[in-house]
Amino acid sequence: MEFTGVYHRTSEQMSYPLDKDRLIINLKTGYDVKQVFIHYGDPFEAGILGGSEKWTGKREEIVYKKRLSNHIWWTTTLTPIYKRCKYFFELHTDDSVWYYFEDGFLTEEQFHMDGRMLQCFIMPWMNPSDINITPAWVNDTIWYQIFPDRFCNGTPEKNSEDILPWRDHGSVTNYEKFGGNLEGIKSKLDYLQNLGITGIYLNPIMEAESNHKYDTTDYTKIDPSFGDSDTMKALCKEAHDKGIRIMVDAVFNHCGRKFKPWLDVIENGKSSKYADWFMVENWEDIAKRGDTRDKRYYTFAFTDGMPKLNTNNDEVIDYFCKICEDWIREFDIDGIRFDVGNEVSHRFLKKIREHLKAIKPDIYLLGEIWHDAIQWLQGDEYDSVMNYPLLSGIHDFFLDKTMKKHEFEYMVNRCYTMYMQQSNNVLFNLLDSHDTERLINRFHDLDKFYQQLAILFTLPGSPCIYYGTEIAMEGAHDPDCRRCMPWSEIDSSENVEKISTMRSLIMLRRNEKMCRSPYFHFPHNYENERCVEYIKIDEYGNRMEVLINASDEPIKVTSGKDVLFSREFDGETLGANGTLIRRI
Ligand code: ARE
Repeated sequence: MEFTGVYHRTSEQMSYPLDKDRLIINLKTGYDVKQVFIHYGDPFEAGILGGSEKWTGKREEIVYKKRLSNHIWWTTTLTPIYKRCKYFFELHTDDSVWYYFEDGFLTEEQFHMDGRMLQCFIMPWMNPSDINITPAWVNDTIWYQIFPDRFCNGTPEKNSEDILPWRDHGSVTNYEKFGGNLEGIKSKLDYLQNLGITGIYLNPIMEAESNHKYDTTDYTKIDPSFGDSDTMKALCKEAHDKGIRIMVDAVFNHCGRKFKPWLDVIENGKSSKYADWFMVENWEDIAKRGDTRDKRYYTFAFTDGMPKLNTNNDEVIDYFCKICEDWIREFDIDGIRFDVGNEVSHRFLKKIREHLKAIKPDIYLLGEIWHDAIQWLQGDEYDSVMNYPLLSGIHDFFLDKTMKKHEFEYMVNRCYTMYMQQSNNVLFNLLDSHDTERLINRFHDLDKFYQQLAILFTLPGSPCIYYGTEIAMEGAHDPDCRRCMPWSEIDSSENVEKISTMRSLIMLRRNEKMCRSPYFHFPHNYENERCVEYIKIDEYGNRMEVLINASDEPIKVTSGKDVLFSREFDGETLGANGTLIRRI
């Protein structure tokens, strides 16, 4: 056996309570391990190490496994009778059996003949307050991301002079303002409801200088070009009445250069009472403008207009706890997305979570993290993160035709073995955003566009579409991905058809529990190396097959009904770039 491939620790996402009764245990092995059993029992019953009692625990095969590029991830769910569990593993390769304990391995002979045991792995007690609980509603939610300046202008009669005429076509820059606002979003709630949307993620709306508003001037005030607190209250209220939740963007890693405490620091230097609210290295040059590579103070990237806040300082922590509390109390928001979510301190996040969950227990706390985020997903900071690894994995597979379906499988499995199931259930899945090029821009091919969306809508987590994706809106990288929504053309026959397809996808997700379920596997029934196939299973055992033909060849499929487009497949072929989703 390849010993270095075998890994288990009673930490992180390898051994944790799913809820007050169930314990999830994961084990990593190399591909030479063909079969795994877990032996488990109560620590005070199944045989106490060093004592004279015999091991009386149960032995169960672990059948659920996920293949990754260099290892297999075995998963089982146990229900320990007394909330405690002691366990070890039995590993079978083609020609050997090994027993795997916390402090080493035993051969079959040592284990059976000598009756030897080593130290077992242990879950001492499943304390309820340590269980990672994420908001259940998120898994049922279909998000729609809105970049406020570009979605809809609800009050064109009030346009100030700096507002440009709405641009239905063509590129935009970061220096243009088009007058999109909260009133405009409110006026489109019926449209969103008809589309099937149940959650809106709003890019920043608090007062800021830029059009993207990531350089906050005042965290207590809605940006006047978007509306005021009454408009925001009305938007949240009406959205809630239509079954739509609201998540706002929280920019707490840095502020804008007109944020009052920063202005005070510029004016009073070291003696400002806010001196420790920021991360200043050189007080002499603090007022100097331009790139911050000289380290006079730290910022977001090297953007001088975005001074980094010191989220290690308790005053700063308390200040932002209060800001979020007010947003909840005043607007009744349902979620908060933390911008640059991996640069703020863990201490800050732990405190803010405790503070906010006490006020609104099912508030969704989402971190903007593009990499492995396990550090932040232990249950005491974020509920989940933006699933950029899935976005880039899907993108790479479609882009690189030499990639085979098993590589797609490894990628998806990696995304869903990084965190606890509770976080996976509420992963924020997306194919594009205000920070990436738009989905249609990657391939300029509608079939591939829908294939990727079909994947997004059938994987665990919570899917989000970026405004305009329902009409395959174009846009290159930031800032071009933030174009104006062309409302004057929304009823064109082309758009009506696209919106109807998006609606079918959304309704499929909403109506079929299998789409939302965390359980799936890759069966490998089809020979074609670029035909992605996976089976989704709900908790009652209902099964749904997802077939994505990413090859240039048609594939013969057995008869059945495609539930997405309601087509009959009667021993037909699934064409190149075709999608087929059906109950089996
Ligand atoms: C502006 C221009 C850009 C230009 C940039 C250069 O628009 O074209 O490249 O300036 O300085 C906001 C605005 C942006 C603006 C930026 C700076 O929306 O338009 O850019 O402010 O003024 C990393 C971070 C991640 C961050 C991305 C952008 O980890 O947190 O970079 N995303 C958030 C928001 C942004 C926002 C900010 C942060 C700042 O979502 O919209 O920008 O508040 C890899 C890395 C990631 C990296 C990612 C993207 O995967 O691993 O860490 O994310 O690439 O670059």
